[in-house]
Amino acid sequence: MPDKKVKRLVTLEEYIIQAQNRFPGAKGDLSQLLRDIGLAAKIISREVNKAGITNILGFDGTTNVHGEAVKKLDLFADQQLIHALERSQITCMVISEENDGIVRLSSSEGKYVVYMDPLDGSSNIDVNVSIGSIFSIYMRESKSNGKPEEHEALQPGVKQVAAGYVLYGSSTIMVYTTGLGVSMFTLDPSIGEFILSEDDIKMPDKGKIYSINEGSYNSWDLGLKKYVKYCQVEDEKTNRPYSARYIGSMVADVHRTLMKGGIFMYPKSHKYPSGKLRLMYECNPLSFVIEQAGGMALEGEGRIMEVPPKSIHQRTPIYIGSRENVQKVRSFLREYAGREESVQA
Ligand code: AFP
Repeated sequence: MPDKKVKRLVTLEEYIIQAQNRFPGAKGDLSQLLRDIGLAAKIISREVNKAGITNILGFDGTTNVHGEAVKKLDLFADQQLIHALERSQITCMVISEENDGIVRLSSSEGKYVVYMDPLDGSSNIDVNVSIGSIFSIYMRESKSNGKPEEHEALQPGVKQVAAGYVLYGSSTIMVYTTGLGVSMFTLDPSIGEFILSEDDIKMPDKGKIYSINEGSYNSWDLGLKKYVKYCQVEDEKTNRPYSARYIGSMVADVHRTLMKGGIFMYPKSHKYPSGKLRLMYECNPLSFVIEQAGGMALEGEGRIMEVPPKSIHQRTPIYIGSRENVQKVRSFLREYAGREESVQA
């Protein structure tokens, strides 16, 4: 007889299989895909943790499709995830921050399309700050099973069948949703397994943390300037001033927002007129997770996940987090839309 006092650990594998068994007709392909990502994540986590020792840190000398310097670990993570997805032959194409065009995998009949940012926040690697891998999974829409084409990958975020991230921080965690709530797993390095640490995560409806790169203040819209000032005003009744926190890895900033509540914002600016963050492999997957946890994600006025994608590397502004905080920033953006700050004499 098992000892009832001993807490039973549920591994990621076990959890995925149990979830799949709730759908008798399921063939297990999505489960396999999630397990593949989990395996690649363990390998990336190991490499991230020993990065300093093996001299894998630092630039590899090339730039990615956005002209940003590529670090060696970005390439490593990209390759590991692509290998893992290739292995199970159920994904026909991968779109990654590190590759200009689509990457066709050998199974052109594979029914899934996977977007990923293999190592988000990689400019933080050298200073030992949390980074992460983000993924977003779609079904291939086209009936044809010929060579997959880029236009088939241009689906809005509401069509995601699963999405999530792996955060390499003080511990390595994997958070994902298949549209039935959000689950979180923590990697136990002693047994090499992701263990369920929280199921059906619900985030606070409001929070007292705001997160934005305030260095770009001068190029924000007036409504956003007013909202950030609102966050800083002292008001006991509404728990203000809020605290400012900004890591500079979206995946880590959004994870904190999921767990503690508040808001993360990356608006358009003079430097990034369409916003900096990528719709398909940063904003959509994190929006899916946040919405599933009861939060909200907007591109300003509308829902991020309803933005019709025009290109695979498209950028978008984003306001994501607790429902009340996101609604508040939207009310400021609406109130001051099209207005300029008056210059004081
Ligand atoms: P890197 O992957 O180049 O470090 O960029 C990270 C990122 O795409 C996102 O994770 C951050 O939230 C954002 O950029 C930070 O951008 P700023 O440095 O402009 O604040």
